[in-house]
Amino acid sequence: MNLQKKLIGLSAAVLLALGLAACGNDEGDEGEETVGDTVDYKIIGIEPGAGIMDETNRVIEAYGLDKWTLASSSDAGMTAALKKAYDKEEPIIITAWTPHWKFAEFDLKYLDDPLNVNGGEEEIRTLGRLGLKEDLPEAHAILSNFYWTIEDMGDVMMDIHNGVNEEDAARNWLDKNEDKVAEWTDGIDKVDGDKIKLAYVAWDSEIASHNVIKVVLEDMGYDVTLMQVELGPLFTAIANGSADATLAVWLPIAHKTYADKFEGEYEELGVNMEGVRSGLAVPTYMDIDSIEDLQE
Ligand code: PBE
Repeated sequence: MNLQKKLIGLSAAVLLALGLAACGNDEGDEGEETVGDTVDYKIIGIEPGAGIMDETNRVIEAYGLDKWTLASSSDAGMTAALKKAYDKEEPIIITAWTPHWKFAEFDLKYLDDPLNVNGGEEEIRTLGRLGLKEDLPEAHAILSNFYWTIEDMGDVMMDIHNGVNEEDAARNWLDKNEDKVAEWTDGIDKVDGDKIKLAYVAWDSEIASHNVIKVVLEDMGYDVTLMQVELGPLFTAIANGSADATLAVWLPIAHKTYADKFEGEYEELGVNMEGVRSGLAVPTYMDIDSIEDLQE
């Protein structure tokens, strides 16, 4: 083969390669992969009864995300999926809320919600069953006083996430925050083994709060049972008195449907945390910023 022929052959190969690369680009421009394509049009949710699931279905509706589905899972399942994607820098869209350790562990951002379907900040409130004040006045007072911050809860959550046993994490935090405990319990008499049952949902935020109040009430002489249920049964339990109280109610947005449905069948004992929120979130390495970016 002479040199000229070889060169022609080579340039043909180069041209072909360039052509293919260009073709690839063309294809990209025309049928460009959407965010939806990269995540199979799936939002990773938690358990079906949760408020954020309701909210996300309303988001899907309001933004016309017809191709999208909300996959149910659990807090633990959602965070496991998040970790798996995150470690490989793969795209993922999750239902999220603050406070939650995932924001400390991973670089995440909430997607803007220009239609304000998720609403803004809300509160976590404490509810008691009717008659709690008469039956367990000291606990009623302590539960009504219970108030802490997103940072406080974050400390306990992070410990638990890092493998500390739930009650030990609560105890560690309480030992470092005796002033707060004093505010909740000052002037309240100790009891002698009275039984009290608290209902909560297995969200990391609520696992933290209920373990903290469990230890506080135990130190005040109560025999405390934590009862883990889903959100619907939680409201039912407070309404029918099979649970005495809960610290797990997010209002005025996330749990509005239940709060309205059971109105008059519980007593509001107060706000135990302010400035909480929920919405859709993605890792910061994804280049979308708004729920509207899911519309393509
Ligand atoms: N969450 C987020 C609750 C309230 C907001 C899991 C803590 C829920 O979705 O019901």
